[in-house]
Amino acid sequence: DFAGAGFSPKEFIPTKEDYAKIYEEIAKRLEENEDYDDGSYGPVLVRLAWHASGTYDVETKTGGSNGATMRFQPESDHGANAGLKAARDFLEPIKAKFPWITYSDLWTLAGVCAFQQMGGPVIPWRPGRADGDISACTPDGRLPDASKEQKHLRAIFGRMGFNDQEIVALSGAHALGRCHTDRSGYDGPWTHSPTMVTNNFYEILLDEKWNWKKWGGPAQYEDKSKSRMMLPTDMALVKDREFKKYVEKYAKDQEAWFKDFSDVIAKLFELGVPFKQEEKWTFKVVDA
Ligand code: HIF
Repeated sequence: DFAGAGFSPKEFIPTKEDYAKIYEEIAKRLEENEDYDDGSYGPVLVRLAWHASGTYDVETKTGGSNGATMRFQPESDHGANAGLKAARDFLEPIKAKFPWITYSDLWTLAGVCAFQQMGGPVIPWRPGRADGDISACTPDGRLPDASKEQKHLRAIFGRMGFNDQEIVALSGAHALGRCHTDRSGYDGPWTHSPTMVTNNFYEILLDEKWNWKKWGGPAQYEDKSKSRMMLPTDMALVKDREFKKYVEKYAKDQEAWFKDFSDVIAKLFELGVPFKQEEKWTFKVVDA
């Protein structure tokens, strides 16, 4: 059953319109499932796409979104990936309805869709990822450790091929979602609007007073109202002078951040993918 395409799997060459149908289906499923977490699967879908991509190693050219190896143990059990089963399971009915899309294309397309549907900038995307087997699983430890600071951020994101400006531009995605004690051990959302894409992460990082949270859990920061949090890696962005320049820029100028974020997340989702197609596509936001 090839999604009403009317072709056998071998002859079926999907077009932009076929992928647009999947985008629309993900958007619809997002709207139908507003009882999850803070009201949206959007943030956890963004996290899935990023964790699938962020294993890339520029030197050995291993890891990255090509392969979707997080389907397999041990990668699915890596500490950094705790809780992402919710996102993978959310996408299973879409994969069943459109079996011709690879998991690796689906996960990144879902990240793009979630981000755009939550009010973010348009993110160019193209297909071409193939699903790998278990032998392509990456070793544990390639994703960032939230308890660390700037040296670690530069090492981890440098390994993927990102510079200081790109690290800071990516970081604004923590305007979305929250930490869960049963996943990472950390607790709480970064912003008061965890299902809306805004540059609020940068604004509050600079404007609020952040103190260590007094609790039995891992070391994290909280604001005065104790309703928002920051990880040690988030605070590193204002402790470090080079990083802070960009935090200030993006706090002042949401448009500038939208543009730079769109560029850098598109780059992240494409790391290590041997594309045949040069053209990048953009998909329209689906109205609620
Ligand atoms: Fe996250 N991130 N991230 N992250 N992240 C968490 C949740 C989300 C880091 C740690 C954590 C990025 C970078 C880093 C999202 C998106 C992005 C959690 C909480 C932790 C601990 C998980 C849980 O308990 O459920 C670290 C150390 C990073 C390096 C700076 C990216 C830039 C900000 C690359 C990025 O896009 C999203 C979205 C979530 C929310 C998930 C949710 O379920 O709500």
